[in-house]
Amino acid sequence: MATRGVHIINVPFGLGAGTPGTEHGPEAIWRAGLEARLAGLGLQVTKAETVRLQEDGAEADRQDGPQDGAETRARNRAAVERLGALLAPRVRAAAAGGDFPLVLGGDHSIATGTLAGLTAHYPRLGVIWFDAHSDLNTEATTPSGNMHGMSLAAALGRTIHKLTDIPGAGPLVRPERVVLVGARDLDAGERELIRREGIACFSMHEIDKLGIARVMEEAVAIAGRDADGVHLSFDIDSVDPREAPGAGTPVAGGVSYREAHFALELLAESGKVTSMEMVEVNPRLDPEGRTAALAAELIGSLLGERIL
Ligand code: HAR
Ligand code: MN
Ligand code: MN
Ligand code: MN
Repeated sequence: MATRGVHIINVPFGLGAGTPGTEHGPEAIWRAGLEARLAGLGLQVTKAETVRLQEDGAEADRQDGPQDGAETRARNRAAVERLGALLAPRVRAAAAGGDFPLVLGGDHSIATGTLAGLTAHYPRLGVIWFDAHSDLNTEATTPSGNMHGMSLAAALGRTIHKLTDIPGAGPLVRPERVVLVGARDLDAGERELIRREGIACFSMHEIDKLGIARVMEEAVAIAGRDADGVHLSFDIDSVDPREAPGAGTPVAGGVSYREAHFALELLAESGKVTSMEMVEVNPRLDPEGRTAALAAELIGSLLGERIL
């Protein structure tokens, strides 16, 4: 990894998810020994900062079910938008500073802000979206109203509030440089968007068939095609719930512990990944902290940790 240091941005935000708890993700990942792990790799945390909405508004802001009308079908939309506007400039500054930006969520709705900041620095960004889901719903197709299921659609410009509406954002992410890995729970509207846009999707079926090594090789080639940076957006629910129980929307049949590690080791070897976010770790659903420990380990693998 050709980087000097790691710039960590904690995002204790959970209003994009239907289940509370991901706002405690960053503290749990730190508690799992993240800093010592990075130090063991010879990496320095050059900066660690926290992006949050005003102190105690979070739970009070939480809205109930989805409402009718496209404008209001996205729950907690105002909070997600405000968070994105705060996050994007921090991510941009991290990338511009030359360190490796590492964003710790938080639910996956924060990705729109992360990607807005990254595309400001890397206008031809490629994105590897490691997730049981595709997060490609729009206000029109979302079955839940939860904005963590819409963040990639927003990055592609398919939602009402989209990446380019965030102040200082770069261009929209291009569908030909997006790669989905680990998908196994797609909604009808998401499938249609994937097909229509020709988005590369290595679902669990392709992982089973081709093996994770071949999938990662192809993923890097696609995300890196004519790209100036490659971002890894890692939703911990991509991993099988037996190994990552602390996720709010678990889906059986995910990648194994070893496949997840191997995938990120291969990404590290490729030398192509320029930023990462780790999202959806929900410590409330996993009092033993196994999910946060796995998240910290996987960050280590992506940043160059080796068995020998
Ligand atoms: N597809 C479903 C929806 O949009 C569930 C998606 C959300 N879960 C996540 N995102 N953790 O990856 O409501
Ligand atoms: Mn997700
Ligand atoms: Mn998911
Ligand atoms: Mn579903």
